[in-house]
Amino acid sequence: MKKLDRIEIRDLQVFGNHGVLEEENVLGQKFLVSATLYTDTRKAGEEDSLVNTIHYGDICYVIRDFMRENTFQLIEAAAEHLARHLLIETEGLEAIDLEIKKPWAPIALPLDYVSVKISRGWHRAYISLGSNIGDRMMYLEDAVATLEADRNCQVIQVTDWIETKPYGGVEQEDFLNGCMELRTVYSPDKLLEVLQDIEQQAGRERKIHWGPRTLDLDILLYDDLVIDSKRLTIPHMDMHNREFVLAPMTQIAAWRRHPLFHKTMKELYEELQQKLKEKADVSDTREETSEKA
Ligand code: A4P
Ligand code: MG
Repeated sequence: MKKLDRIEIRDLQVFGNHGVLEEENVLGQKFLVSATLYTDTRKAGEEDSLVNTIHYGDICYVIRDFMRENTFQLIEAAAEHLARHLLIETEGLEAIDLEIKKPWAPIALPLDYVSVKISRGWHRAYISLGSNIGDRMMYLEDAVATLEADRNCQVIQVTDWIETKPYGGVEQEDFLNGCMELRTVYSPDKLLEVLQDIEQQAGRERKIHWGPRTLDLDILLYDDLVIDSKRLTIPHMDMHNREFVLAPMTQIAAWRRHPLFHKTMKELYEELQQKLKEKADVSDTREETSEKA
C-alpha cells in the first residue's frame, strides 16, 4: 500500500457503559478515544477544501455516538466494532489505528489507564470463481451479488465469464470461470469463511478433490500478503498454472504483480501460454513419430 497521510485525534473524552461488571453497564464511565486516520489529504491540501478530506469534527461525533449507543463487555470489542464502523462509513478512510483508554478501570489499584490499541483497514483481494454443475451462470452471479450486499466488502470489478475445459485430470463437465476484485475489511481467514458459506449456500458438496462443483470460490491474492497455514495458502498455490485464472486476471489486473514470482499477471499468462504451446508441439511430434513407426 502506498504511504498515506494521517489525521490524528487524541484522547477524545466520551461516556459509555462498557465493562464486564454490571455496575459499569448501568452507571457508565469515561473513556478516552484516540484515532489515527489514514487517508489521502493531498487534494484537500492543494485545493484547501473540506469536501475532499475526512472531517475530523464529524468523526469525533460518530465516535461519541457509537460509544454511547452501544454496550460491550470488553474494550477490545468496542475497539473492533468502532474501527469497522468508521472504515465502512467514512469515505476515503483506508486504515485506522484506534486506541480506547479506560482511566477508571475497576481494579482497586491506582493506575493512569488501561487501553487497547488496534490497527484495521481495507484490503484488496482477488477471487476466482468457477462452476460446472447446474445453472453455472446463476451460481457465479449469485456469489457476486452476495458479496455486493455485504457491508464488509466492495466488489470493484468482475471479469467476463469464460467457458473452460476441466483442468486437473478429473473427467467432468466444462466450467464457467471468472475472477473478481474485492475491497474488504475482512481478514484473510474471515474472508475464506465467508466464501465457504457462500459455496455452502450454493449447495456445494465436497466429494472429489478437484471434482465437479456448483460453486468454487478461491482467494488468489490478498494485498501482497504471503500466507501458508493449514487452512489457507495465499497467493493461491496453483494460480500460475491455470489459464482459467490468468486469462480473467489479465482482463482486470494485468499489471498486478505476484508477490512471490514478482511477475505481473500478464507476464505469467504469456509464460503459461508459451509452456502450453511447447507441450502441445511435443505431443504433436510424438503422435507423428508413432504414426510413422
Ligand atoms: N485453501 C487453501 N488455500 C486456499 C485459498 N487461497 N482459497 C483450502 C480458498 N481455499 C483455500 O478446497 C480445499 C481447501 O483449500 C479449503 O477447505 C481451504 O481451507 P475446496 O474448495 O474445499 O475443495 P478442493 O476441490 O479440494 O480444492 P480447490 O482448491 O477448491 O480446487 P481447485 O484447486 O480450485 O480445483 N478446471 C477448470 N477449467 N475450471 C475450474 O474452476 N476447478 C477445479 C477445482 C479443478 N479444475 C478446474 C476448475
Ligand atoms: Mg476452493
